[in-house]
Amino acid sequence: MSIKHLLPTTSADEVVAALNEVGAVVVDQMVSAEAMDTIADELKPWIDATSFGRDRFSGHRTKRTGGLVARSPKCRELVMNPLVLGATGKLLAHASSFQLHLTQVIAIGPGEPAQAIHRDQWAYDFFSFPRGFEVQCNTIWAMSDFSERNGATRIVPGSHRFDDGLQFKENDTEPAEMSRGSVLFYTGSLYHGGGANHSDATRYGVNITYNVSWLRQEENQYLSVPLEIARTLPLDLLKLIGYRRGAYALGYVDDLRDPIEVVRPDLANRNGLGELDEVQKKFREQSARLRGAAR
Ligand SMILES: O=C(O)CCC(=O)C(=O)O
Ligand SMILES: [Fe+2]
Repeated sequence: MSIKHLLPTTSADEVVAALNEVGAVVVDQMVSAEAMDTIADELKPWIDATSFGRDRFSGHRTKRTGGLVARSPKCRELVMNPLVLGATGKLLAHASSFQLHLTQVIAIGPGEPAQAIHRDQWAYDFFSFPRGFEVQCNTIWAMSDFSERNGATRIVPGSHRFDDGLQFKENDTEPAEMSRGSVLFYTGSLYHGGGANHSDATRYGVNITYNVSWLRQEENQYLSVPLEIARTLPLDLLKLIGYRRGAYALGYVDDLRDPIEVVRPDLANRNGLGELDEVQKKFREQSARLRGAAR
């Protein structure tokens, strides 16, 4: 088993089928090199100002620059990419909704050794989710070409079905090589890690991850996206970054108000906002199913 490559005309179903089989998949050339140029330009001052990691896992020669929704308008298009949202919605369809978990440029500098192989879902305090129960969907967009030599992400194909807490050697892994503008998808349960950078140039990836809305977000979007910027964002993106109740009541404000009413008071009295949105509807369906089963 090894990493599959799909065309940018692929469907969310094909992406999810590959994720179910291998745990990871690359969609080649999803966005143009120019789109990546724009993102690189918008983020350069922020990346320049970012310090290297302070431990081995984050990488002493690696920079991690976040807050991408606030800092890069072009990155918002990656966050909202229809194929990514479609595939994530299908992968996490058991939850009433999903949300943006984190946004981060990962810039692996020359001489950085390989990162320890891990599951991203260990971020949830190492809770051992049941096999096959996915709680997050990850993407890494290639902002530079990803090669084995410059630190392409290394994955263990099929390991999303393995036991928890395993350790791997480099031999067990395969590099997710891809060209600039391509995107690697992988599940929260897939064993993987950043590769060693043996080249003399930095490898840039844009890591954008989504998780089920009943888990905490890794990057605090409410503080990473200042309110004055949040107020300028489209409603769909605002909901995705977390200004929406997860399931029935998670994240409500004071008198059971929907958080969107606080960010956009102009919408508060608009007809329809108080009605059930699709998350609330899905939650109620699940609740009815559960009660039906208990009868
Ligand atoms: O940068 C990469 O290729 C992967 C990094 C990674 O897996 C992580 O930091 O969790
Ligand atoms: Fe990771």
